[in-house]
Amino acid sequence: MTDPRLAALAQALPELRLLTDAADLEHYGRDWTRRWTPAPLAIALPTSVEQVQAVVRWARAHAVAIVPSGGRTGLSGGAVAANGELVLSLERMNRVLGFDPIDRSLTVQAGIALEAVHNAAREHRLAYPVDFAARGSCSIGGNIATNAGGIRVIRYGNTREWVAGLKVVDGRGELLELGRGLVKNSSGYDLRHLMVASEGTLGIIVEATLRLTDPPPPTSVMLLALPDFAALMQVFASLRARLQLEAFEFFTDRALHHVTAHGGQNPFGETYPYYVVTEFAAGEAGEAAALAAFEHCVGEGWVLDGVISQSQAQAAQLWRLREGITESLAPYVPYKNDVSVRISVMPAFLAEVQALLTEGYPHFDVVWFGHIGDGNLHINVLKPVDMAQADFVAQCERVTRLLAEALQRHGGSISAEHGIGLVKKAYLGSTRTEAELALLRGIRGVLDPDGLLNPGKLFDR
Ligand code: FAD
Ligand code: 2HG
Ligand code: ZN
Repeated sequence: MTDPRLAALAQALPELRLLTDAADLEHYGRDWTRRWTPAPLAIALPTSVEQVQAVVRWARAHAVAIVPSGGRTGLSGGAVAANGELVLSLERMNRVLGFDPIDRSLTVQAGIALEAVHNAAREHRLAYPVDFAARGSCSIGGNIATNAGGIRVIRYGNTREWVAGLKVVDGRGELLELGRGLVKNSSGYDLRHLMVASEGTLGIIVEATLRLTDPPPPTSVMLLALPDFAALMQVFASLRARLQLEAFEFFTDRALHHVTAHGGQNPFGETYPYYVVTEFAAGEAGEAAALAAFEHCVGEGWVLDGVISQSQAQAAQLWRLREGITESLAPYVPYKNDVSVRISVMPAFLAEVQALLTEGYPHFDVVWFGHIGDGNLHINVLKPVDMAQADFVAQCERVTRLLAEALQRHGGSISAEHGIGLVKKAYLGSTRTEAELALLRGIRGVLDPDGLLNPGKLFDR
Protein backbone atom coordinates (compact mmCIF):
# COMPACT_ATOMS: atom_id res chain seq x y z
CA MET A 1 0.00 0.00 0.00
CA THR A 2 1.92 3.05 -1.18
CA ASP A 3 -0.90 5.50 -0.46
CA PRO A 4 -0.43 6.57 3.21
CA ARG A 5 -4.21 6.61 3.78
CA LEU A 6 -4.52 3.00 2.62
CA ALA A 7 -1.45 2.02 4.61
CA ALA A 8 -3.15 3.44 7.72
CA LEU A 9 -6.31 1.45 6.92
CA ALA A 10 -4.39 -1.76 6.37
CA GLN A 11 -2.55 -1.21 9.63
CA ALA A 12 -5.72 -0.47 11.61
CA LEU A 13 -7.65 -3.39 10.07
CA PRO A 14 -5.15 -6.06 8.98
CA GLU A 15 -7.95 -8.61 8.43
CA LEU A 16 -9.80 -6.32 5.94
CA ARG A 17 -9.45 -7.36 2.29
CA LEU A 18 -8.30 -4.39 0.20
CA LEU A 19 -7.90 -4.44 -3.60
CA THR A 20 -5.88 -1.95 -5.59
CA ASP A 21 -5.11 -3.78 -8.86
CA ALA A 22 -6.11 -1.83 -11.98
CA ALA A 23 -8.50 -4.59 -13.10
CA ASP A 24 -10.25 -4.56 -9.71
CA LEU A 25 -10.51 -0.77 -9.67
CA GLU A 26 -12.13 -0.90 -13.08
CA HIS A 27 -14.44 -3.81 -12.19
CA TYR A 28 -15.74 -2.34 -8.93
CA GLY A 29 -15.68 1.29 -10.04
CA ARG A 30 -18.58 1.07 -12.52
CA ASP A 31 -22.17 -0.01 -12.70
CA TRP A 32 -24.37 -0.87 -15.68
CA THR A 33 -24.39 2.73 -16.96
CA ARG A 34 -20.89 2.39 -18.52
CA ARG A 35 -20.77 6.18 -18.95
CA TRP A 36 -18.05 7.13 -16.47
CA THR A 37 -14.41 6.08 -16.31
CA PRO A 38 -13.83 4.20 -13.06
CA ALA A 39 -11.13 5.71 -10.83
CA PRO A 40 -11.54 4.58 -7.21
CA LEU A 41 -8.75 4.77 -4.65
CA ALA A 42 -9.24 1.14 -3.61
CA ILE A 43 -11.85 -1.52 -2.93
CA ALA A 44 -12.62 -2.66 0.62
CA LEU A 45 -14.42 -5.98 1.15
CA PRO A 46 -15.46 -6.15 4.80
CA THR A 47 -16.92 -9.30 6.34
CA SER A 48 -18.48 -7.83 9.49
CA VAL A 49 -20.46 -4.85 10.75
CA GLU A 50 -17.51 -3.89 12.97
CA GLN A 51 -15.23 -3.73 9.94
CA VAL A 52 -17.72 -1.49 8.12
CA GLN A 53 -17.81 0.84 11.14
CA ALA A 54 -14.03 0.90 11.33
CA VAL A 55 -13.78 1.74 7.61
CA VAL A 56 -16.20 4.66 8.04
CA ARG A 57 -14.23 5.98 11.00
CA TRP A 58 -11.02 5.73 8.98
CA ALA A 59 -12.71 7.52 6.06
CA ARG A 60 -13.73 10.37 8.37
CA ALA A 61 -10.23 10.70 9.77
CA HIS A 62 -8.65 10.75 6.31
CA ALA A 63 -11.42 12.63 4.43
CA VAL A 64 -11.91 9.79 1.95
CA ALA A 65 -15.32 9.43 0.29
CA ILE A 66 -17.02 6.02 0.34
CA VAL A 67 -19.15 4.49 -2.42
CA PRO A 68 -21.36 1.72 -0.98
CA SER A 69 -21.45 -1.05 -3.56
CA GLY A 70 -23.77 -4.04 -4.05
CA GLY A 71 -24.08 -5.94 -7.32
CA ARG A 72 -23.42 -2.79 -9.44
CA THR A 73 -26.40 -3.60 -11.65
CA GLY A 74 -27.68 -0.07 -11.00
CA LEU A 75 -28.80 1.95 -14.02
CA SER A 76 -28.32 5.45 -12.61
CA GLY A 77 -24.59 5.62 -11.83
CA GLY A 78 -25.21 5.39 -8.07
CA ALA A 79 -22.41 2.89 -7.51
CA VAL A 80 -19.92 4.58 -9.86
CA ALA A 81 -16.57 5.54 -8.27
CA ALA A 82 -14.81 7.93 -10.62
CA ASN A 83 -13.17 10.36 -8.17
CA GLY A 84 -10.72 8.55 -5.93
CA GLU A 85 -13.36 7.15 -3.56
CA LEU A 86 -13.07 3.97 -1.52
CA VAL A 87 -15.55 1.43 -2.89
CA LEU A 88 -17.05 -0.43 0.06
CA SER A 89 -18.34 -3.64 -1.46
CA LEU A 90 -20.78 -5.71 0.58
CA GLU A 91 -20.18 -8.80 -1.56
CA ARG A 92 -18.53 -10.80 1.23
CA MET A 93 -21.41 -10.02 3.59
CA ASN A 94 -23.86 -12.28 1.80
CA ARG A 95 -25.23 -14.74 4.37
CA VAL A 96 -28.70 -15.55 5.63
CA LEU A 97 -28.55 -14.79 9.35
CA GLY A 98 -31.91 -16.10 10.48
CA PHE A 99 -35.47 -17.10 9.67
CA ASP A 100 -38.44 -16.68 11.96
CA PRO A 101 -41.50 -18.77 11.06
CA ILE A 102 -43.83 -16.88 13.38
CA ASP A 103 -42.78 -13.43 12.18
CA ARG A 104 -42.40 -14.87 8.67
CA SER A 105 -39.19 -12.91 8.27
CA LEU A 106 -35.72 -13.52 6.94
CA THR A 107 -32.69 -11.66 8.28
CA VAL A 108 -29.82 -11.31 5.82
CA GLN A 109 -26.54 -9.53 5.34
CA ALA A 110 -26.92 -6.72 2.82
CA GLY A 111 -24.63 -8.19 0.15
CA ILE A 112 -26.81 -11.25 -0.46
CA ALA A 113 -28.17 -11.56 -4.00
CA LEU A 114 -31.91 -11.10 -4.54
CA GLU A 115 -32.14 -14.59 -6.04
CA ALA A 116 -30.54 -16.12 -2.94
CA VAL A 117 -33.27 -14.44 -0.88
CA HIS A 118 -35.91 -15.96 -3.19
CA ASN A 119 -34.34 -19.38 -2.70
CA ALA A 120 -34.07 -19.02 1.07
CA ALA A 121 -37.73 -17.99 1.31
CA ARG A 122 -38.75 -20.92 -0.90
CA GLU A 123 -36.89 -23.35 1.39
CA HIS A 124 -39.31 -22.27 4.11
CA ARG A 125 -42.33 -22.58 1.77
CA LEU A 126 -42.68 -18.80 1.66
CA ALA A 127 -41.87 -16.12 -0.89
CA TYR A 128 -39.99 -12.84 -1.13
CA PRO A 129 -41.99 -11.23 -3.93
CA VAL A 130 -39.79 -8.42 -5.26
CA ASP A 131 -38.43 -9.68 -8.57
CA PHE A 132 -36.72 -8.53 -11.75
CA ALA A 133 -34.21 -9.66 -14.35
CA ALA A 134 -31.06 -8.66 -12.41
CA ARG A 135 -32.06 -11.05 -9.57
CA GLY A 136 -28.93 -13.17 -9.91
CA SER A 137 -26.46 -10.29 -9.49
CA CYS A 138 -28.14 -7.40 -7.63
CA SER A 139 -27.95 -7.29 -3.83
CA ILE A 140 -30.62 -6.70 -1.20
CA GLY A 141 -28.63 -3.70 0.06
CA GLY A 142 -28.73 -2.18 -3.43
CA ASN A 143 -32.44 -3.03 -3.78
CA ILE A 144 -33.20 -1.20 -0.54
CA ALA A 145 -30.93 1.73 -1.38
CA THR A 146 -32.83 2.20 -4.69
CA ASN A 147 -36.28 1.04 -3.51
CA ALA A 148 -36.19 -1.39 -6.42
CA GLY A 149 -39.48 -2.18 -8.12
CA GLY A 150 -39.60 -4.79 -10.85
CA ILE A 151 -42.24 -6.92 -12.48
CA ARG A 152 -44.53 -7.72 -9.52
CA VAL A 153 -45.07 -4.28 -7.99
CA ILE A 154 -48.61 -4.25 -9.30
CA ARG A 155 -49.44 -6.99 -6.79
CA TYR A 156 -46.80 -6.78 -4.06
CA GLY A 157 -45.45 -3.24 -4.07
CA ASN A 158 -41.84 -2.00 -4.11
CA THR A 159 -38.94 -3.16 -1.94
CA ARG A 160 -40.00 -0.63 0.72
CA GLU A 161 -43.06 -2.73 1.63
CA TRP A 162 -40.90 -5.71 2.54
CA VAL A 163 -38.29 -4.09 4.76
CA ALA A 164 -39.21 -4.88 8.36
CA GLY A 165 -35.92 -3.87 9.93
CA LEU A 166 -32.48 -2.55 9.02
CA LYS A 167 -29.02 -2.26 10.51
CA VAL A 168 -27.21 0.70 9.04
CA VAL A 169 -23.80 2.25 9.63
CA ASP A 170 -24.23 6.00 9.18
CA GLY A 171 -21.67 8.58 8.07
CA ARG A 172 -20.43 9.00 11.65
CA GLY A 173 -19.71 5.28 11.98
CA GLU A 174 -22.71 4.77 14.31
CA LEU A 175 -24.64 1.52 14.02
CA LEU A 176 -28.38 2.26 13.81
CA GLU A 177 -30.97 -0.45 14.39
CA LEU A 178 -34.13 0.67 12.60
CA GLY A 179 -37.56 -0.94 12.64
CA ARG A 180 -36.53 -4.10 14.51
CA GLY A 181 -38.97 -6.27 12.59
CA LEU A 182 -41.99 -4.86 14.42
CA VAL A 183 -45.32 -4.99 12.63
CA LYS A 184 -46.61 -2.05 14.66
CA ASN A 185 -44.53 0.81 15.97
CA SER A 186 -45.82 4.32 16.56
CA SER A 187 -42.88 5.59 18.58
CA GLY A 188 -41.97 8.55 16.39
CA TYR A 189 -40.30 9.02 13.00
CA ASP A 190 -39.62 5.80 11.09
CA LEU A 191 -35.96 6.25 10.14
CA ARG A 192 -35.97 2.87 8.40
CA HIS A 193 -37.92 4.42 5.53
CA LEU A 194 -35.38 7.22 5.17
CA MET A 195 -32.83 4.59 4.20
CA VAL A 196 -35.05 3.17 1.46
CA ALA A 197 -34.09 4.93 -1.81
CA SER A 198 -31.28 6.86 -0.06
CA GLU A 199 -28.78 5.57 -2.68
CA GLY A 200 -25.95 5.13 -0.21
CA THR A 201 -25.97 8.79 0.83
CA LEU A 202 -27.28 8.37 4.41
CA GLY A 203 -25.72 5.14 5.56
CA ILE A 204 -24.35 1.75 4.64
CA ILE A 205 -27.03 -0.91 4.98
CA VAL A 206 -25.34 -3.91 6.57
CA GLU A 207 -28.28 -6.13 7.52
CA ALA A 208 -31.96 -6.33 6.64
CA THR A 209 -34.92 -8.16 8.07
CA LEU A 210 -37.31 -8.88 5.22
CA ARG A 211 -40.96 -9.79 5.41
CA LEU A 212 -41.98 -12.93 3.56
CA THR A 213 -45.38 -13.85 2.20
CA ASP A 214 -47.35 -16.86 0.96
CA PRO A 215 -46.01 -18.38 -2.22
CA PRO A 216 -47.86 -17.07 -5.29
CA PRO A 217 -50.75 -19.18 -6.63
CA PRO A 218 -50.13 -21.28 -9.74
CA THR A 219 -50.07 -18.81 -12.61
CA SER A 220 -50.31 -18.62 -16.38
CA VAL A 221 -48.65 -16.09 -18.65
CA MET A 222 -50.36 -14.43 -21.60
CA LEU A 223 -48.74 -12.43 -24.40
CA LEU A 224 -51.08 -10.00 -26.14
CA ALA A 225 -50.53 -7.98 -29.31
CA LEU A 226 -52.02 -4.46 -29.36
CA PRO A 227 -52.64 -1.94 -32.14
CA ASP A 228 -51.78 1.28 -30.31
CA PHE A 229 -50.80 2.94 -27.05
CA ALA A 230 -54.38 3.93 -26.29
CA ALA A 231 -55.39 0.25 -26.14
CA LEU A 232 -52.83 -0.44 -23.38
CA MET A 233 -54.75 1.14 -20.56
CA GLN A 234 -58.06 -0.26 -21.80
CA VAL A 235 -56.62 -3.77 -21.77
CA PHE A 236 -55.13 -3.15 -18.34
CA ALA A 237 -58.47 -2.03 -16.88
CA SER A 238 -60.28 -4.93 -18.50
CA LEU A 239 -57.85 -7.60 -17.26
CA ARG A 240 -57.56 -6.12 -13.79
CA ALA A 241 -61.33 -6.24 -13.38
CA ARG A 242 -61.51 -9.94 -14.32
CA LEU A 243 -58.24 -11.54 -13.18
CA GLN A 244 -55.97 -11.66 -10.16
CA LEU A 245 -52.97 -10.06 -11.86
CA GLU A 246 -49.44 -10.88 -10.71
CA ALA A 247 -47.81 -8.76 -13.42
CA PHE A 248 -48.80 -6.51 -16.33
CA GLU A 249 -45.88 -5.37 -18.46
CA PHE A 250 -45.61 -3.83 -21.91
CA PHE A 251 -43.06 -3.39 -24.69
CA THR A 252 -43.00 -2.18 -28.25
CA ASP A 253 -42.15 -3.78 -31.55
CA ARG A 254 -38.65 -2.20 -31.41
CA ALA A 255 -38.06 -3.94 -28.07
CA LEU A 256 -39.19 -7.26 -29.57
CA HIS A 257 -36.88 -6.65 -32.51
CA HIS A 258 -33.84 -6.37 -30.22
CA VAL A 259 -34.81 -9.29 -27.95
CA THR A 260 -35.44 -11.66 -30.85
CA ALA A 261 -32.06 -10.65 -32.32
CA HIS A 262 -30.67 -11.99 -29.01
CA GLY A 263 -32.44 -15.36 -29.15
CA GLY A 264 -35.98 -14.51 -27.95
CA GLN A 265 -38.76 -16.32 -29.85
CA ASN A 266 -41.70 -14.35 -31.28
CA PRO A 267 -44.65 -16.76 -30.90
CA PHE A 268 -46.73 -14.85 -33.47
CA GLY A 269 -46.25 -15.31 -37.20
CA GLU A 270 -45.98 -11.55 -37.60
CA THR A 271 -45.13 -8.41 -35.63
CA TYR A 272 -47.49 -5.87 -34.05
CA PRO A 273 -46.91 -2.34 -32.72
CA TYR A 274 -47.28 -3.12 -28.99
CA TYR A 275 -47.25 -6.11 -26.66
CA VAL A 276 -48.37 -6.91 -23.14
CA VAL A 277 -47.02 -9.74 -20.99
CA THR A 278 -49.35 -10.49 -18.14
CA GLU A 279 -49.24 -13.15 -15.44
CA PHE A 280 -52.37 -14.11 -13.53
CA ALA A 281 -53.67 -16.68 -11.04
CA ALA A 282 -54.51 -19.73 -13.12
CA GLY A 283 -56.71 -22.74 -12.37
CA GLU A 284 -59.96 -23.37 -14.22
CA ALA A 285 -61.59 -20.14 -13.07
CA GLY A 286 -58.51 -18.10 -13.95
CA GLU A 287 -58.23 -19.62 -17.43
CA ALA A 288 -61.93 -19.09 -18.15
CA ALA A 289 -61.77 -15.48 -16.93
CA ALA A 290 -58.63 -14.90 -19.05
CA LEU A 291 -60.39 -16.22 -22.13
CA ALA A 292 -63.43 -14.03 -21.47
CA ALA A 293 -61.18 -10.98 -20.96
CA PHE A 294 -59.26 -11.78 -24.13
CA GLU A 295 -62.46 -12.11 -26.17
CA HIS A 296 -63.78 -8.86 -24.76
CA CYS A 297 -60.56 -7.02 -25.66
CA VAL A 298 -60.51 -8.51 -29.17
CA GLY A 299 -64.15 -7.50 -29.62
CA GLU A 300 -63.33 -3.93 -28.63
CA GLY A 301 -60.40 -3.82 -31.06
CA TRP A 302 -57.85 -3.40 -28.25
CA VAL A 303 -56.14 -6.75 -28.83
CA LEU A 304 -55.12 -8.17 -32.20
CA ASP A 305 -53.63 -11.51 -31.20
CA GLY A 306 -52.63 -13.49 -28.12
CA VAL A 307 -51.05 -16.65 -26.73
CA ILE A 308 -51.38 -18.24 -23.33
CA SER A 309 -48.65 -20.40 -21.77
CA GLN A 310 -49.37 -24.14 -21.58
CA SER A 311 -46.29 -25.03 -19.53
CA GLN A 312 -43.70 -23.43 -17.27
CA ALA A 313 -41.18 -23.57 -20.09
CA GLN A 314 -43.55 -21.63 -22.35
CA ALA A 315 -44.24 -19.12 -19.58
CA ALA A 316 -40.48 -18.58 -19.23
CA GLN A 317 -40.17 -18.11 -23.00
CA LEU A 318 -42.85 -15.43 -22.99
CA TRP A 319 -41.27 -13.70 -19.99
CA ARG A 320 -37.92 -13.71 -21.74
CA LEU A 321 -39.35 -11.37 -24.38
CA ARG A 322 -39.88 -8.76 -21.66
CA GLU A 323 -37.06 -9.58 -19.25
CA GLY A 324 -34.40 -9.83 -21.95
CA ILE A 325 -34.84 -6.27 -23.22
CA THR A 326 -32.22 -4.51 -21.05
CA GLU A 327 -29.55 -7.08 -21.83
CA SER A 328 -30.33 -7.02 -25.56
CA LEU A 329 -29.91 -3.22 -25.62
CA ALA A 330 -26.76 -3.14 -23.46
CA PRO A 331 -24.28 -3.29 -26.38
CA TYR A 332 -25.71 0.05 -27.63
CA VAL A 333 -25.12 1.74 -24.24
CA PRO A 334 -28.57 3.34 -24.52
CA TYR A 335 -29.61 6.61 -22.95
CA LYS A 336 -32.22 5.59 -20.38
CA ASN A 337 -35.21 7.29 -18.87
CA ASP A 338 -37.23 5.67 -16.08
CA VAL A 339 -40.25 7.80 -15.37
CA SER A 340 -43.56 7.47 -13.57
CA VAL A 341 -46.93 9.17 -13.39
CA ARG A 342 -50.12 8.20 -11.60
CA ILE A 343 -51.77 5.33 -13.46
CA SER A 344 -54.80 7.47 -14.23
CA VAL A 345 -52.55 10.07 -15.90
CA MET A 346 -50.72 7.50 -18.03
CA PRO A 347 -52.87 7.77 -21.22
CA ALA A 348 -52.42 11.56 -21.49
CA PHE A 349 -48.74 11.36 -20.57
CA LEU A 350 -48.05 8.56 -23.07
CA ALA A 351 -49.70 10.48 -25.89
CA GLU A 352 -47.72 13.64 -25.06
CA VAL A 353 -44.36 11.88 -24.85
CA GLN A 354 -44.98 9.86 -27.97
CA ALA A 355 -45.75 13.06 -29.91
CA LEU A 356 -42.66 14.74 -28.44
CA LEU A 357 -40.39 11.93 -29.63
CA THR A 358 -41.90 11.13 -33.01
CA GLU A 359 -42.17 14.79 -34.05
CA GLY A 360 -38.95 16.15 -32.53
CA TYR A 361 -36.63 13.15 -32.70
CA PRO A 362 -37.71 10.87 -35.59
CA HIS A 363 -34.05 9.87 -36.21
CA PHE A 364 -33.81 8.04 -32.86
CA ASP A 365 -34.49 4.34 -32.32
CA VAL A 366 -36.62 4.68 -29.19
CA VAL A 367 -37.38 1.49 -27.28
CA TRP A 368 -40.36 1.75 -24.95
CA PHE A 369 -41.20 -0.80 -22.31
CA GLY A 370 -42.02 -1.03 -18.65
CA HIS A 371 -44.32 -1.61 -15.77
CA ILE A 372 -47.31 0.06 -17.31
CA GLY A 373 -49.66 -1.22 -14.60
CA ASP A 374 -47.65 0.83 -12.07
CA GLY A 375 -47.48 3.96 -14.23
CA ASN A 376 -43.75 3.32 -14.86
CA LEU A 377 -42.27 3.73 -18.34
CA HIS A 378 -38.76 2.88 -19.49
CA ILE A 379 -37.68 4.90 -22.52
CA ASN A 380 -34.34 3.75 -23.95
CA VAL A 381 -32.85 5.80 -26.77
CA LEU A 382 -30.22 4.21 -29.04
CA LYS A 383 -27.54 6.26 -30.75
CA PRO A 384 -27.82 6.42 -34.56
CA VAL A 385 -24.60 4.93 -35.99
CA ASP A 386 -23.65 8.10 -37.83
CA MET A 387 -24.16 10.45 -34.87
CA ALA A 388 -21.24 11.62 -32.70
CA GLN A 389 -21.50 10.48 -29.07
CA ALA A 390 -21.40 14.06 -27.72
CA ASP A 391 -24.19 15.17 -30.05
CA PHE A 392 -26.24 12.10 -29.07
CA VAL A 393 -25.90 12.79 -25.34
CA ALA A 394 -26.69 16.49 -25.82
CA GLN A 395 -29.86 15.63 -27.75
CA CYS A 396 -30.87 13.02 -25.17
CA GLU A 397 -30.39 15.55 -22.38
CA ARG A 398 -32.74 17.89 -24.27
CA VAL A 399 -35.29 15.07 -24.51
CA THR A 400 -34.94 14.45 -20.77
CA ARG A 401 -35.45 18.15 -20.05
CA LEU A 402 -38.69 18.06 -22.09
CA LEU A 403 -39.71 14.87 -20.32
CA ALA A 404 -38.98 16.46 -16.96
CA GLU A 405 -41.19 19.41 -17.89
CA ALA A 406 -43.99 17.05 -18.95
CA LEU A 407 -43.55 15.12 -15.69
CA GLN A 408 -43.77 18.32 -13.70
CA ARG A 409 -47.02 19.22 -15.49
CA HIS A 410 -48.42 15.74 -14.85
CA GLY A 411 -47.15 15.39 -11.27
CA GLY A 412 -44.81 12.50 -12.11
CA SER A 413 -41.29 11.42 -11.14
CA ILE A 414 -38.03 11.54 -13.11
CA SER A 415 -37.00 8.25 -11.47
CA ALA A 416 -39.56 5.56 -10.80
CA GLU A 417 -37.29 2.77 -9.57
CA HIS A 418 -33.67 3.13 -10.74
CA GLY A 419 -32.71 6.08 -8.56
CA ILE A 420 -31.27 9.51 -9.34
CA GLY A 421 -27.58 8.65 -8.94
CA LEU A 422 -25.48 10.65 -11.38
CA VAL A 423 -27.74 10.38 -14.39
CA LYS A 424 -30.81 12.30 -13.26
CA LYS A 425 -29.32 14.73 -10.71
CA ALA A 426 -29.91 17.73 -12.92
CA TYR A 427 -33.62 16.93 -13.17
CA LEU A 428 -34.39 16.22 -9.51
CA GLY A 429 -36.01 19.64 -9.24
CA SER A 430 -38.79 18.52 -11.59
CA THR A 431 -39.88 15.95 -9.02
CA ARG A 432 -39.04 17.65 -5.70
CA THR A 433 -39.73 21.21 -4.57
CA GLU A 434 -36.98 23.51 -3.29
CA ALA A 435 -38.39 23.11 0.23
CA GLU A 436 -38.18 19.31 -0.06
CA LEU A 437 -34.65 19.45 -1.44
CA ALA A 438 -33.55 21.64 1.47
CA LEU A 439 -34.99 19.05 3.89
CA LEU A 440 -33.27 16.18 2.09
CA ARG A 441 -29.93 17.99 2.33
CA GLY A 442 -30.58 18.77 5.99
CA ILE A 443 -31.24 15.10 6.78
CA ARG A 444 -28.07 14.14 4.98
CA GLY A 445 -26.13 16.67 7.03
CA VAL A 446 -27.28 14.98 10.24
CA LEU A 447 -26.52 11.40 9.27
CA ASP A 448 -23.40 12.12 7.24
CA PRO A 449 -22.04 15.44 8.55
CA ASP A 450 -18.80 15.23 6.55
CA GLY A 451 -20.59 14.32 3.30
CA LEU A 452 -18.45 11.20 2.88
CA LEU A 453 -21.13 8.75 1.81
CA ASN A 454 -21.56 8.67 -1.96
CA PRO A 455 -20.92 12.39 -2.50
CA GLY A 456 -22.12 13.76 -5.82
CA LYS A 457 -24.93 11.20 -6.11
CA LEU A 458 -28.57 12.23 -5.80
CA PHE A 459 -27.47 15.85 -5.41
CA ASP A 460 -24.18 17.63 -5.87
CA ARG A 461 -23.03 17.50 -2.26
P1 FAD B 1 -25.67 -1.18 -6.96
O1 FAD B 1 -25.78 -0.91 -8.41
O2 FAD B 1 -24.41 -1.77 -6.47
O3 FAD B 1 -25.95 0.19 -6.18
C1 FAD B 1 -27.10 0.94 -6.41
C2 FAD B 1 -27.14 2.09 -5.40
O4 FAD B 1 -27.32 1.57 -4.09
C3 FAD B 1 -25.88 2.91 -5.34
O5 FAD B 1 -26.22 4.24 -5.05
C4 FAD B 1 -25.10 2.30 -4.19
O6 FAD B 1 -24.21 3.23 -3.59
C5 FAD B 1 -26.22 1.93 -3.24
N1 FAD B 1 -25.95 0.76 -2.41
C6 FAD B 1 -25.66 -0.50 -2.81
N2 FAD B 1 -25.53 -1.31 -1.75
C7 FAD B 1 -25.73 -0.54 -0.65
C8 FAD B 1 -25.72 -0.80 0.75
N3 FAD B 1 -25.49 -2.00 1.25
N4 FAD B 1 -25.97 0.25 1.59
C9 FAD B 1 -26.21 1.49 1.11
N5 FAD B 1 -26.23 1.78 -0.19
C10 FAD B 1 -26.00 0.78 -1.06
N6 FAD B 1 -34.35 -2.04 -11.08
C11 FAD B 1 -35.65 -2.02 -10.73
O7 FAD B 1 -36.02 -1.30 -9.80
N7 FAD B 1 -36.59 -2.75 -11.41
C12 FAD B 1 -36.25 -3.57 -12.43
O8 FAD B 1 -37.10 -4.19 -13.04
C13 FAD B 1 -34.87 -3.66 -12.79
N8 FAD B 1 -34.47 -4.48 -13.76
C14 FAD B 1 -33.16 -4.55 -14.10
C15 FAD B 1 -32.76 -5.43 -15.09
C16 FAD B 1 -31.43 -5.52 -15.46
C17 FAD B 1 -31.01 -6.52 -16.52
C18 FAD B 1 -30.47 -4.69 -14.82
C19 FAD B 1 -29.02 -4.75 -15.19
C20 FAD B 1 -30.85 -3.81 -13.84
C21 FAD B 1 -32.20 -3.73 -13.46
N9 FAD B 1 -32.62 -2.87 -12.45
C22 FAD B 1 -33.94 -2.84 -12.08
C23 FAD B 1 -31.67 -1.95 -11.81
C24 FAD B 1 -30.87 -2.56 -10.62
O9 FAD B 1 -30.77 -3.95 -10.71
C25 FAD B 1 -31.50 -2.17 -9.30
O10 FAD B 1 -31.40 -0.78 -9.14
C26 FAD B 1 -30.89 -2.86 -8.08
O11 FAD B 1 -31.68 -2.56 -6.95
C27 FAD B 1 -29.46 -2.45 -7.82
O12 FAD B 1 -28.91 -3.35 -6.87
P2 FAD B 1 -27.32 -3.52 -6.80
O13 FAD B 1 -27.00 -4.40 -5.65
O14 FAD B 1 -26.78 -3.93 -8.10
O15 FAD B 1 -26.90 -2.02 -6.45
C1 2HG C 1 -36.78 -3.33 -16.44
O1 2HG C 1 -37.92 -3.03 -16.10
C2 2HG C 1 -35.64 -2.64 -15.77
O2 2HG C 1 -36.56 -4.21 -17.27
C3 2HG C 1 -34.60 -2.07 -16.72
O3 2HG C 1 -36.07 -1.69 -14.86
C4 2HG C 1 -35.09 -0.92 -17.52
O4 2HG C 1 -33.22 -1.07 -19.00
C5 2HG C 1 -34.11 -0.36 -18.56
O5 2HG C 1 -34.28 0.80 -18.94
ZN1 ZN D 1 -38.14 -1.60 -14.65
